[in-house]
Amino acid sequence: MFSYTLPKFSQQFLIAHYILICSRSVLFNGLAHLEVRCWLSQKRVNCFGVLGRRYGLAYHCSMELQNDLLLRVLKGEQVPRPPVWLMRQAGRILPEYRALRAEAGSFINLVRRPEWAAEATLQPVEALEVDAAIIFSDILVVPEAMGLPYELIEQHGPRFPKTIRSEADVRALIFGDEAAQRLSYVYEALQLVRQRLAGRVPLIGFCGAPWTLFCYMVEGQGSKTFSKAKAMLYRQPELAHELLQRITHTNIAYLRRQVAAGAQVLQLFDSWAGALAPQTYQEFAVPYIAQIVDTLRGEVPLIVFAKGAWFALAQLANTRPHALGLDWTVTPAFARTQVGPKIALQGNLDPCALYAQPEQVVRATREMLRHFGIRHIANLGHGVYPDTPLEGVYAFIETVKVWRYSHHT
Ligand code: 1CP
Repeated sequence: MFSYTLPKFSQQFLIAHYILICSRSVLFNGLAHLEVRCWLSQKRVNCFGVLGRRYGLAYHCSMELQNDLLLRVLKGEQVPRPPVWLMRQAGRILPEYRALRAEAGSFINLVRRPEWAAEATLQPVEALEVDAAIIFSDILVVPEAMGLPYELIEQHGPRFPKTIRSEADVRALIFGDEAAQRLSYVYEALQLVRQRLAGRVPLIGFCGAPWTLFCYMVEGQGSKTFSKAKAMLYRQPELAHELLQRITHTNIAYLRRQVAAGAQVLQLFDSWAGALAPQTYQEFAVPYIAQIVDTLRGEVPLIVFAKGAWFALAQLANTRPHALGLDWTVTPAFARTQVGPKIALQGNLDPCALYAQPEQVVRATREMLRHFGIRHIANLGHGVYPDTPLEGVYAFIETVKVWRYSHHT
């Protein structure tokens, strides 16, 4: 497999072919159009070296998605059952992930090498047979690309040796497309995964929402109170807005490049949304999420998951994402009253429910499915915990996969 910049003749050939595929796709399949457009905008195609580099150019044609449940729910279409995937599905719950991580030597090595990141992404698709893949990476690669490298300390979590304290620190950050360009390993991993998925399931790209990335950049690590990050909001609101805006510009450039590399859905993780009061969230988080959703919603469907932000569901719905993720503290009925009938809801079984016996997991999952009804993407209320028994994970996924709306109306 190799990447090759096209000679002029082949570019013309491709453009002619593009027009052909486009006209077909207008009629039959919007996805083909999107894919070919992405190739052309990159001025590169991924070629299979079947006929030799010089003479043969068999290009990777747009693959029909075999399982498009997730995309259909995000478009508001009716489906026979909800799609299911798990936040943090790639990771320590899988023995094959633990083996790959040992081979890589560290989590950061694993993330930075596209070959390994692609393998970690595909592992849960193969082992758990979920309805979507999510690119194996981390939200912390964005602060790193902006100039704040992170490390991952065993049993402790991420840590940033350098943090943001002053106006000079904010001004020294790299941002926008210049920062996004530094994440080429993520884009290469996305391209590899799309080739290897060969249309089996859609591929989700992601980033941390601006407020959550701001927390790590100011605190330097996770926190119970986020008091340093919140102190900046109250003491230096203008500086806080400047930093949030720089993160937002970077996120937009980063997500655009993820889409060009093959991401078919995007999710924003606002993991520390619940640390803010409603009016503070409205001022410092929602406008930046709105900018991201506004800029990208015409390209691919977006899911916004703001953990702990039950109080902001209506505000988040106004940013017009295709779906909102819910944690386990919210009832589906409450969420529906806040967001209206059109936006899909994703979630929200308590990840700890998977520690129970499989029969109990089946019961809890069915109850969740009943309460959500249609326009639902089955998931947990947060990432799956690393010590979750695999029987619980299988019971959850299997229960969703055999569920049929037609049997439960
Ligand atoms: O092997 C290991 O021990 C590393 C554990 C690990 C993994 C598997 C980390 C460190 N990150 C990841 C991958 C990851 N992170 C994915 C992969 C794709 C998938 O879902 O399968 C995703 C989407 C993330 C996103 C992420 N990273 C979030 C948002 C989601 C959430 O959990 O709220 C956050 C907050 C992070 C930061 C982070 N990275 C790693 C850890 C342990 C954490 C959380 C630390 C903290 O609580 O502050």
